[in-house]
Amino acid sequence: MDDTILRFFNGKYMFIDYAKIMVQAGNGGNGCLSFRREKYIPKGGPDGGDGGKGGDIICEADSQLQTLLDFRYKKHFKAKNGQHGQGANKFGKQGDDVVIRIPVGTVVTNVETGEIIGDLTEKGQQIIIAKGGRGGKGNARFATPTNQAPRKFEEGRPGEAFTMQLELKLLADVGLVGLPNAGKSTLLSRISAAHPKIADYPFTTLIPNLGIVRYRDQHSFVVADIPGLIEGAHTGKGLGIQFLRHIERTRVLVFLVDVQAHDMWEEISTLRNELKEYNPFLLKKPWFVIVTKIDLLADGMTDQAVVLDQQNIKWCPISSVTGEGITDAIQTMWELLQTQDKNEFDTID
Ligand SMILES: Nc1nc2c(ncn2[C@@H]2O[C@H](COP(=O)(O)OP(=O)(O)OP(=O)(O)O)[C@@H](O)[C@H]2O)c(=O)[nH]1
Ligand SMILES: [Mg+2]
Repeated sequence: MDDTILRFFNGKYMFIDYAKIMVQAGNGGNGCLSFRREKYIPKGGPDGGDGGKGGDIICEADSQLQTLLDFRYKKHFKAKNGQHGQGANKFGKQGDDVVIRIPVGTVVTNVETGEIIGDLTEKGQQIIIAKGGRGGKGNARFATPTNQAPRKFEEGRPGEAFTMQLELKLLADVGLVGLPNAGKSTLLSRISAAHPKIADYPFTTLIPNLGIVRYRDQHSFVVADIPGLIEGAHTGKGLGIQFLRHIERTRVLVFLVDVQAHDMWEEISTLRNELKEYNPFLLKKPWFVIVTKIDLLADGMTDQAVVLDQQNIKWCPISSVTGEGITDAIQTMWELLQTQDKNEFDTID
């Protein structure tokens, strides 16, 4: 993704999701210049009311959000202005605040000054990032014993306006595991904006790729594509298991097998065995199987699929070329994520 940078953090690749937003708090309403005008009262006193305060821009941490993806589409936020004061001592109405929902763990920085405005670490936490302008005083406020008909009133103050940077450190939610050439990177490129290298030779992927996957408009999660594993990886074969640490903190694992595999079940067993040798805890994560490249199989699924069913394994057939089955695969990822508490595997080691 263009504005997301993969960084080495704490011994792990970590994704940093950035967004820039422009915020404009509401301006204060002007105070009013007015004098009471009533029948039979020749000289009414001042009765200009105060202007209302402009709305604030508030950020709130929402545990339902996992990424800053939404801010690619909406970047401008403006709160309402306060209304002007009116005669008869009527105060202007306050402008409504705007609440921007951001994922828990987002750091908000003022781009112009570099100042960190807030670090939203708890669900429901709120901070005002731009204050609405104060309303101006109406002329009624300026009456004194010596000046009973003041013509003075104040204008409302402008609301604060800034460019803010939102920054969120992401760990992958879902890890893609498979033999070299299984189609992991192709799947990632199909379901996210990531552009990993894809080629028909083994070990094309040398470092993990991460992508943000959108699910049903309002949700998103992060998927990691790691270099292919081969039998004996735990003893250092192939690219070895050095990359498995990147999936240690994911919440869900997906095993990808090519539909043309000689024996899918054996392949899955091999992959799971390599994971177990690295860290048996990895096998405790919820998982399912994606059977890839089904466009290459004219007769549909082979008998091997029956074996997966017999083993009670959840599996989804897909083709990253035709798009078949992709929606179901994303849905299954999302459903398994829902069975997991976000921080269950999120222990810093
Ligand atoms: N026909 C077809 N080809 C696919 C599909 N998915 C991937 N491929 C091809 O399979 C080859 C390997 O794909 P990659 O996505 O690079 O595989 P990988 O699992 O990331 O491989 P490594 O990075 O080496 O572990 C490429 O030539 C892809 O074009 C698919 O759904 N249908
Ligand atoms: Mg790859």
